[in-house]
Amino acid sequence: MPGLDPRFDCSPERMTFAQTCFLPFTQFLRSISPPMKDTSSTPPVGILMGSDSDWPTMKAAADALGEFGIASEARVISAHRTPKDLEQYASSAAGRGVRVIIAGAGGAAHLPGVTAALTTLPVIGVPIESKSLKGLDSLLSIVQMPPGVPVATVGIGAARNAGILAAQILAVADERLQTELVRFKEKLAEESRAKNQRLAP
Ligand code: RP5
Repeated sequence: MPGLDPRFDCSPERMTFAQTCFLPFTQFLRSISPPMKDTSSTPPVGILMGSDSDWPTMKAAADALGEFGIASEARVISAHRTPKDLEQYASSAAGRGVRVIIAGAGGAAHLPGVTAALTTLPVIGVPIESKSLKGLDSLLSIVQMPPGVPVATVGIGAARNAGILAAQILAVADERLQTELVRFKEKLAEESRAKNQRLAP
């Protein structure tokens, strides 16, 4: 074909030289494509909290994930004190390879909801037990989201459940995790049955 770069000439006469035809073509495609971002090193779960005072509660989420061999990254980011940092984190999380976000906050707890507004990733909210209202304020702030912007809310202080729920979300596309979760539930059942033995006659 006249005028065609001979490196990309896939005409029938040249098809017997498929390797010499396609290899330069794929190299050419690679040279014009933007470099693929390596997301393999990004932990699949982001754990956000409004303050470092939330960490003693939120650590249970990281610990639960660790039990299933799931890495996480923890950040103090506040919807009220550092809203721009929250926008940056939430809007870039999916692109970096984060798959689930757990967000814990106390009082007027807007962190999980605003995070959910800024990403299509599933967001799990953890109401932190507050001093004045024992976490009821946190729970209602997190759970009463408007239609279209859900936050999967766990119980007050129930960060361990948030970690387990994140593992279950990731397990949908991960057979190893599914097997681990089945074992986990069997162990829970065994522990529950064993409680019968400890009852007073
Ligand atoms: C919230 O205010 C935080 O999530 C935390 O639970 C609460 C108190 O924050 P600190 O005064 O301890 O920083 O935003």
